[in-house]
Amino acid sequence: RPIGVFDSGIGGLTVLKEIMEQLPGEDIVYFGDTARIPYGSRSKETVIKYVIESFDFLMTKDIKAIVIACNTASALAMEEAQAKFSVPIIGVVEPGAKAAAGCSKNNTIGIIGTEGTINSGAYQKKIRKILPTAEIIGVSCPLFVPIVEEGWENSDVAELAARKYLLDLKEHNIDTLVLGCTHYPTLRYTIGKILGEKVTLVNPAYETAKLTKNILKEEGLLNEKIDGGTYRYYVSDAPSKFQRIGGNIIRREIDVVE
Ligand code: DGN
Repeated sequence: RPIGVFDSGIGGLTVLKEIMEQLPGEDIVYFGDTARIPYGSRSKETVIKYVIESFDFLMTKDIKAIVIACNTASALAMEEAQAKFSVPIIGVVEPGAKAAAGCSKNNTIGIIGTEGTINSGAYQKKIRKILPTAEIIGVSCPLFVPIVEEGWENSDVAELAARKYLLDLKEHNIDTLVLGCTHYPTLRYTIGKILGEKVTLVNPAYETAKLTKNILKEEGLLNEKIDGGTYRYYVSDAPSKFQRIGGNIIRREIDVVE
């Protein structure tokens, strides 16, 4: 049976890419809710409703587990989703927060994400559970999403936006930064250039794929094949845009099931 990977749109493909690399034998059904993106500026109630409707769809594909690739959805709807569905549900916030807490030496951690993710305090709460005295600085960076979707992640536009958004984090002397939005791992070179190599960038997409593997193993659901996984993509709107931009993110061809 396949794993379901859910995102508000195309950004979750950064998580899918990590799953492809770390779990190459798994079949995947990806659903991107492109009709209702962005989730980042919506209320908790609305995000919960969208997540549950999206999972109802994924459940019709006989999936064995769901990965919530979207940081906003993981931050706002994780508990409700886990209470309603019986398959294992893995979000990006917990593994990202754990990795950040394990990384920081000076107890000063930055988080960047959508407004919804930052204002929910989900990352902050999970990090504080492990490091109760940590200084945590959250900054929402809404312009990063359209910059990545234009394919401008390594441009002067990206650099200028990053300089402005990251200024506060630089002044706080963070030593660890969580890339708390699906699109941001694509910007890591630009972000790294501005923050310098002393700041460790935590990629929740990578950590989530690792956790997914562990959970599937524990549950006896892991497909141990070393390759041959198949990928099916569904979206709620604009499949050709998903194919074009998504293909850039994942660096392989995408065929949306209509
Ligand atoms: N996938 C969203 C996230 O990781 O928070 C970003 C896109 C959005 O819905 N704004």
